[in-house]
Amino acid sequence: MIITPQVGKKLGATVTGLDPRTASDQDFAALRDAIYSTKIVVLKNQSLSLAEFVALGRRLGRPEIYYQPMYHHPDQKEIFVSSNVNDDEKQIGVPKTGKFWHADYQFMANPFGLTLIYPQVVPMTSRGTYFIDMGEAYERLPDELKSAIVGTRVVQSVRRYFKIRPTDVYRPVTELLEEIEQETPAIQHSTTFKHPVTGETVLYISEGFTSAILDIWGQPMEGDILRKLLEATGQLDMTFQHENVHLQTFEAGDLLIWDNRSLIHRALHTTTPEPAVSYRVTVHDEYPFYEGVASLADSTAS
Ligand code: 7UC
Ligand code: FE
Repeated sequence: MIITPQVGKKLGATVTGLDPRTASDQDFAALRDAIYSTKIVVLKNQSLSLAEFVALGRRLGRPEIYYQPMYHHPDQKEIFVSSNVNDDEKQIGVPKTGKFWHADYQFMANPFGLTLIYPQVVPMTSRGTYFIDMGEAYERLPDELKSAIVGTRVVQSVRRYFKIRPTDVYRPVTELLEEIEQETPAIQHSTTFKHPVTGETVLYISEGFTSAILDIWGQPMEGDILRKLLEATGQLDMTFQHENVHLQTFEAGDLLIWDNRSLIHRALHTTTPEPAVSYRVTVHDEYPFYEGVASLADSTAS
């Protein structure tokens, strides 16, 4: 197994010569180190079955099965399918997932530490995912923004990007909104947290899921502090040229594993009619998402 940092890139390493089916515990220890230190690793030349992909996830942690069944692979519910292959008879998975800045499960009380993506059908154009390292982005914030958010919390919600399901057709929208509030109510997280492995301070906000910042008394903060943070971290730059933005491209046979605590990401979907399919497995590693995570999120937010 050879681990090579990506030349001229802010993030990432490529890994060649690793067969996850036969890799030793020592290989996995080195792989874990690379994931947390470089944030994204790209395993090259993979050809895993559905079950083998899930088994790879299990060697890194406990799989989290997506809370909505419409994303599940019909033969393997641990696999979340993003697919624009719109075959009328059997649409598998969901098209255009994650086309906004977010961390996975950021709207949940106890998000998972690692995301694995295994592209299955790679289009010729627009292949890749944008990333921002929110530990780096926090370090680069002006001091007045850093001090403004000390002790604050964020309200996270899936509301803005909840996708209508086939079974929602003809349902009153008010009923659907109530159901979203029941199943995935807005929750609170600490605005910044200490990464349990690297010790970095991570700014846990995204344009997709963060709806408000609460001051130390739990009141929504005055002014446009959230917008300022989104702007400063590069999330409002629609040219994606901001210095914090990293484009991770991939080719067939690549399997990406990234640090879902440090990174936010935004899918780059093909604008051509070409098919694109990818499989995702997400796992809780051996560390808490951050110290005290569940107790904080327990208190519900409006
Ligand atoms: O369809 C999607 O974009 C899924 C998104 C709302 N959630 C992905 C996740 O794991 O948080
Ligand atoms: Fe995502």
